Amino acid sequence: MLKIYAFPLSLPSNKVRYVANYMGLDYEYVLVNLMAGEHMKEEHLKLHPAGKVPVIDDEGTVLFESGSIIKYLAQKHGSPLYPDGLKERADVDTWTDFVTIHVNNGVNRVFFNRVLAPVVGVEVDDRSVTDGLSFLDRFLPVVEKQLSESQYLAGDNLTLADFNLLSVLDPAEAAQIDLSPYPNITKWRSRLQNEEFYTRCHKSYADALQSAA
Ligand SMILES: N[C@@H](CCC(=O)N[C@@H](CS)C(=O)NCC(=O)O)C(=O)O
Repeated sequence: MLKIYAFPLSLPSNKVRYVANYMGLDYEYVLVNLMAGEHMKEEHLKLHPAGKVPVIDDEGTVLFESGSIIKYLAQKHGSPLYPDGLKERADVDTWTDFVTIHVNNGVNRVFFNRVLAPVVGVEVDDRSVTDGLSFLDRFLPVVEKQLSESQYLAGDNLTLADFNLLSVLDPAEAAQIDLSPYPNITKWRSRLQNEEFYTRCHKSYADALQSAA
């Protein structure tokens, strides 16, 4: 059976679980407790050379990097989440890369400094928060415009690009990132957060954070 090695506060881990749940895949969820250092144990380092999550083991096929994992799962099962058409697939890749490189970079800076740094005892870097917020001011309007013109991020069909954006924006509330200036993102997000693939992981990411505290 497919095994997903993951940690509930890990955004890329959640992305893989959202996709696997949405596709109705049967899988074993293997919790790798990052707080307890389980990711650096020899057993996990055999699966991921840098000791990270998520990782999958699909009957002996071991893969890491959430973006590659979800493409693998979608292609293996012929899912329309990663469409075959050249342009359609390029659109999914484009929006995935745009969000991963630009939006994620902004969210991570704000989330790390506002939420994680105080917990792990690292000095808060105010400059990084300011930079993160300015990335978001620049790049979220692009996503907002896209979602005002199409139902989903890469067009009118749900694709892997949506699951990526959904996981990247998960810490918005905890990191006090205000999404209210973006009504189309907000609408798209709450629609997906109410679906079973999401609620099977958690009610909200803020809830998952609270349970871990
Ligand atoms: N680009 C990777 C990111 C993986 C990653 O950095 N995972 C974090 C949790 S979100 C991790 O395992 N951190 C533990 C560590 O780096 O020691 C992906 O998308 O899978």
